[in-house]
Amino acid sequence: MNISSLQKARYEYTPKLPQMLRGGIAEISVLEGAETKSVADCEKIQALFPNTYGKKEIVFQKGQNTSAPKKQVVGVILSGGQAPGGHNVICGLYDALQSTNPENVLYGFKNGPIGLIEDDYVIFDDAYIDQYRNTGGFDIIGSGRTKLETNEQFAVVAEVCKKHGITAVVIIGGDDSNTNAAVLAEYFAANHTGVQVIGCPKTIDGDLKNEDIDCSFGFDTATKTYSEIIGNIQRDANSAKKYWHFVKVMGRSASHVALECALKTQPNICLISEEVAEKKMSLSQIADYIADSVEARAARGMNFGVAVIPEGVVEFVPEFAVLIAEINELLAGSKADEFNALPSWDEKYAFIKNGLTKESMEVFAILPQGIQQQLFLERDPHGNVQVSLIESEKLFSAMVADKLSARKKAGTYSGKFSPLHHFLGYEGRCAFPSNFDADYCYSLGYNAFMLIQYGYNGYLSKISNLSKPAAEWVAGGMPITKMMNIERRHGEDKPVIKKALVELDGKPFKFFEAHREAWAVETAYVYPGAIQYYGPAEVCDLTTRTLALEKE
Ligand code: FBP
Repeated sequence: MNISSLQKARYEYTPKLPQMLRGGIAEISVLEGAETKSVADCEKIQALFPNTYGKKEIVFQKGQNTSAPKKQVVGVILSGGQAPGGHNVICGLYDALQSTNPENVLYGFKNGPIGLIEDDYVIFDDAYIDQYRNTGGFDIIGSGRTKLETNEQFAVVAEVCKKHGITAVVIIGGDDSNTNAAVLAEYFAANHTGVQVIGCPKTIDGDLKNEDIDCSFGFDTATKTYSEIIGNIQRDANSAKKYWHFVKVMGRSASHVALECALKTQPNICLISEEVAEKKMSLSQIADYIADSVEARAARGMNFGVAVIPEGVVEFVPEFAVLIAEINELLAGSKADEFNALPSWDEKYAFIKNGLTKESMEVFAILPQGIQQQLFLERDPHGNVQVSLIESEKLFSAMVADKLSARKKAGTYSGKFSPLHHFLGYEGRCAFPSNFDADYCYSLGYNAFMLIQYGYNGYLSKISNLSKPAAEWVAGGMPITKMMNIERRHGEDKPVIKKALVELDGKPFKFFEAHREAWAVETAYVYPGAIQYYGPAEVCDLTTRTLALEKE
């Protein structure tokens, strides 16, 4: 294999464990805390998880290991979108297994949950694992988005586990995958399989967090990567002084990624979807808000700027959400074929005009034609518009251009507006993990093994106190059912882990809110530069501004 010099150097990096996990497995004992209850809907969750509900929170500490000696055969899967550090979760798990008993075995099931169903796996050994230490990506075994959620699937997984003598399954995934981990754990317990399930919190989106999860892994590296690029774009903008850059960043519905990038780089504009929803902002109001910054900067001779747009923002604009719902309805069933058979855009436009309410047609009419057509092109398997594929960075720049030409006519604006567009997402999901993510992920994997060894089932591998240096991190476990509530999904009540959106009364948003007016007009850019892997801890080991502000 051809490898870069950084990759070679990263193979040698020793991830930092929390103090309580250092010194070998023989010295790790467990301290059980209070019994837990779910964050909401306790009775319903308890009824759905009679075997795994209410278990105790646990913390590891230095002391005599009292777990029963037992050969462990563990299966691991990576689930969902890539996030930097996933390889290290597996490396930490592998090292803990091997250092406890060289007879222990780690199976890696391929391409996500489907690997467990299709019994498609690799068995890890030192040579295999060593190629992936401290590297980005999920290519060690691949990932996938198949969901493990039905009893039929669970029965197949139980068979696969039985066939290989698997004692525990580790699921590395986001909120849905960890919810499903809890359901699988309950199934295993109810059916007396003896197989344990442990979850690990993954996603670059940062929306899997709560009082037990300081942050999901991958968020740190991905936002550092995007912030490096945004910083570079800002420096280019400030050098050339002729472009407005509209940068959309991934993150699904939540704006954690956009907010963290804004805290790091101080762009002129950063939209926060949760605020757009709270203030019930219209597309036109958002465009005016951005145009105000363009105009104010132009008045100071600065016809350039940077606006950060969170991926999910249009879903949060109430009038747009209504428009999408109407379009979904308009094209339901065979009506989609009727629409698609129309030969010209003019005829399609007439069909749309005929089918939408007056209010939604007004919203539709102000969209640039490219976006209008996108709404009718990209459908998901259920026939719904895929909102995340809408090029909102182009939508807003076009709307801002319209606002500015109106202002020009009115004589209030005389600047130049040349927009450029970027979408940052895939660029950051497989970056070499930052030291923080490399350490955090290795600890999550190592800790997952400790939970297995001590016999816990349906627990999330919990590493907390993450705003402090790794030595001060706290390792333990939390029953996943503690993080659950009941939500309506696809017309049914489902037990799920609550998705964390940006809290508008939280410290990260408050800090941003207190500074954004100045950033909108001034050039207050910060250039974070590339992730540093070697050098002083205050440069290399620092995690996110979000976490620092939340925990200050
Ligand atoms: P997860 O929720 O699975 O961690 O995915 C994160 C993410 O990168 C989102 O930010 C983005 O919307 C989505 O995945 C893109 O999905 P895909 O990789 O299927 O294109």
